[in-house]
Amino acid sequence: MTVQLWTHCRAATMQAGAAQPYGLVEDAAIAVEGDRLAWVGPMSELPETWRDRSDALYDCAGALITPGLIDCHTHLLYGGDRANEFELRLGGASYEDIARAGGGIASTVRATRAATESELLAQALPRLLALMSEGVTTIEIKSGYGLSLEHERKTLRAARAFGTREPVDVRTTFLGAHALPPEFSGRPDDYIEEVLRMLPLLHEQGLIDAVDAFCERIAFSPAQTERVFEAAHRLGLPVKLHAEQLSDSGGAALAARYGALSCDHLEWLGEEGAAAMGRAGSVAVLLPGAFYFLRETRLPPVALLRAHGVPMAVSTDCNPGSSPCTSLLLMLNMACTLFRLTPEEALLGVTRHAAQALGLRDRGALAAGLRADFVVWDVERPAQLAYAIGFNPHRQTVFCGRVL
Ligand code: DI6
Ligand code: FE
Repeated sequence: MTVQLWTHCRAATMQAGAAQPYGLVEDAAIAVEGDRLAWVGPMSELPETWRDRSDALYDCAGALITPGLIDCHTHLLYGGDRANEFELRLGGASYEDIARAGGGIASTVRATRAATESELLAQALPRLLALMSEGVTTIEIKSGYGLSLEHERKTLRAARAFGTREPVDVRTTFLGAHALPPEFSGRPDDYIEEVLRMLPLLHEQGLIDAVDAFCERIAFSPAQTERVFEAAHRLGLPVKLHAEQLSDSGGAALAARYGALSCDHLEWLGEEGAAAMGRAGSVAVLLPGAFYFLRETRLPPVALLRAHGVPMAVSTDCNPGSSPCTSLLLMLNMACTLFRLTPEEALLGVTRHAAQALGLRDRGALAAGLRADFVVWDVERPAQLAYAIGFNPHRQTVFCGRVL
């Protein structure tokens, strides 16, 4: 197997229990063997064997290395855009007004259904490349704009296709319970039946890594959400939830009862929900792009999450309606400026905790044995990644041991 060596870097290892903030190792070396990290530590302790065996050597001259970034909550694949609704909202309409009037998610469903799989891929590719240009090496992509077997399958297949065509690992989430499709208007329970019919069929085809739902007064009730969770459980699929984004409906506590990998949004989360998440080990995925774009004023209860030991992740929520965002670095900044996370919490949120939100144990930190997914940045200090607004100091991405 090939051995590659990165020397004289500052390694933000993000390891749990590290003595230094960010698990930072000054003047570090990283050895990669094949697609795995083989050794990470101070230059002074680098074993001779790695130096002798290395086929390629990259002297980083003090540059920072972090784990590959993980965007753990996106709706990347959709047809069209909603710039018109942006204008309507600037004219005074609210996100919920637009949704109730048949716009919002429903308009993206129309455009997504009208697109072929290759058209969907062509429309989403620039968004994916934008995320990857900032060092994203793992991305979660949800369905949820198809809302029928045919179109949910098309979306999930397209997501999987990205994972084989581009140097990025794609995790797919089935979000059939995202909105009510027009043909089920007024019959949400019947549509949930339809979701329960789609789920095992899509799972059989290997298209689903996790199951999500939108539990909200403009979407599905806790009882309807629970039916989807029960079905996921029967299939052995992990669940996650869009919870407490616009109101407190108790979704987080419900998700925690099903051992959810994550509960996402959470602006309206209360103490009970936070405590339940802490006990269940569910990650809180914070989405500052949606908070910003919808001009929300209610902040997610970060102090409560800290108090209950809930790990926090940060993600773009890339979607056409509430967060048309393709910059995870910008989300680092917004998580700090808007939600008051520390830069270390924000960076954990796009590395180790984002991996946890996807149930992945083989990435999210720099340590021997993990996947060799990492990024070399033209900065010296990790906080610089969260500090800059709209600036990309990316130098090099290594994906599965491959220099891109
Ligand atoms: N919450 C969100 O923020 C996105 N979906 C969801 O359940 C928004 C989706 C959209 O407006 O298109
Ligand atoms: Fe979302």
